[in-house]
Amino acid sequence: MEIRPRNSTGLLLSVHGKKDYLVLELLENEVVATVENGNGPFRASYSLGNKYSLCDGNWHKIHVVKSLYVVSVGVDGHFSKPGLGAYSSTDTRSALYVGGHERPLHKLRGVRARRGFSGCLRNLLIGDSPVRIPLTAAGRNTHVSLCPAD
Ligand SMILES: [Ca+2]
Repeated sequence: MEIRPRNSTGLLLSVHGKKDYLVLELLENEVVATVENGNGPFRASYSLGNKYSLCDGNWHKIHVVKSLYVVSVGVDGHFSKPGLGAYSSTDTRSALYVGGHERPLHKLRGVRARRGFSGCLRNLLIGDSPVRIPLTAAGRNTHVSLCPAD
């Protein structure tokens, strides 16, 4: 996905199952993916440190690669060290949430951000398939196909 954040912390994406989950979030200028395959969470993170901020008004490309028991995140083509876990599959049946969640974030397993994503998000792909954000996502401070000052 591509993001243009207005806050350096926020939940980008999450999907949960009965026990398993995958969470992608911004935490103080760090991009973190946390995965639970059923035998304890593991994570990968890419820290921007003081080098530059994701909130610089530019679009940034965020990648998450989750394959079996390995997860890695990328920011503008630079990838984190892989996070290694056990078990192979992340079994989730609930909806994929983008930019926030209908439940309070502190009740969501694996989520450390205490706020949803602020800013603009485009070109969300899963595998090679574009994910169309439905018009019903509008509301709750979400504007579909509209990014102010774009
Ligand atoms: Ca599992």
